[in-house]
Amino acid sequence: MTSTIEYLRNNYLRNDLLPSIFCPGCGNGQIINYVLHAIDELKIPKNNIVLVSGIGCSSRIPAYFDTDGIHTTHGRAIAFATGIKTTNPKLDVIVFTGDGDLAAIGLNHFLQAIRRNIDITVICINNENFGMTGGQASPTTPMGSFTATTPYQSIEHSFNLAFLAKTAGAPYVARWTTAHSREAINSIKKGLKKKGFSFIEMLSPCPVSGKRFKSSHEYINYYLNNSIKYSDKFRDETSSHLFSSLEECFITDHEGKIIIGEIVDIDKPDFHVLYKKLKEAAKNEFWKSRQ
Ligand SMILES: Cc1ncc(C[n+]2csc(CCOP(=O)(O)OP(=O)(O)O)c2C)c(N)n1
Ligand code: SF4
Ligand SMILES: [Mg+2]
Repeated sequence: MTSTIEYLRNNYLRNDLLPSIFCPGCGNGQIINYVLHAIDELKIPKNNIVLVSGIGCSSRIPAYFDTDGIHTTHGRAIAFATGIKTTNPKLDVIVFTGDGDLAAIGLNHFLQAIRRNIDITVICINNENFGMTGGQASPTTPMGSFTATTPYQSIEHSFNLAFLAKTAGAPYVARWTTAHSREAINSIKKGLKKKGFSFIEMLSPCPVSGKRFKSSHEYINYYLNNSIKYSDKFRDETSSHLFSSLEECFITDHEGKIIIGEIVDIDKPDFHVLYKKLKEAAKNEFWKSRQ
């Protein structure tokens, strides 16, 4: 009998490219696993899916899928995805991006796509560093970290990506870790079904370039034992305390626990819906007379 993982691998992955280039213990394999479950459970036809990525270890993920995909330039995945989705709105477009790719060189594209409410699903693999290039500090590296570019500790405040997406107006935002499998799969499914920009931040181990831990099981224990579900308790207090402490990693609450869960789930018209309405309106006499 074929196991679930064999079934998913045979149906959705390019077996000739396996094993992947990822280091042992890297979280990228788990992210692939969760996306496979999500697209299989939603029964999305393979030929309707386009996977888009920038540059980085996490941006290698689309290469392993037997779907259409495009490995673009550093930080530009969301710009390419915007072009693909607006040209053919019927496609299911998923962006895989790292914390460096999304929040450093690519930050503006992230915010503008949220502002426009482009109907794409962005999965950010946040391993808190530039993994591919050897562990330099990224915009999500916690303050106080020793990295290749901060040998005397980082003195920079870090971005809290899920809350940045919330503040910019994304209609679906969730944060999970690779230790939260079913929750992550469900959020990817919700993100894919959401009409509008969905953002799923996945905290993910990088035991090779990352500085937090040197083994994946330490990461998993940390994720399981140091996370707390987002709830109403946080809704008002999060943004104020997140930007107030030098010692805290900004994705955590005041006790140092990582805030995980669904952070936003609202409905608002996406770019394509408004564009269609505008096209219709442009046909009527009132608009013609104003040209
Ligand atoms: C324009 C440009 N600048 C810099 C680089 C070098 N570079 C390659 S990957 C990377 C960072 C990737 O970090 P992240 O997006 O967090 O991915 P990870 O490797 O951690 O998954 C950088 C700076 C590049 N390829 N192109
Ligand atoms: S360097 Fe880090 S992110 Fe890159 S493959 Fe290795 S463990 Fe994964
Ligand atoms: Mg990274």
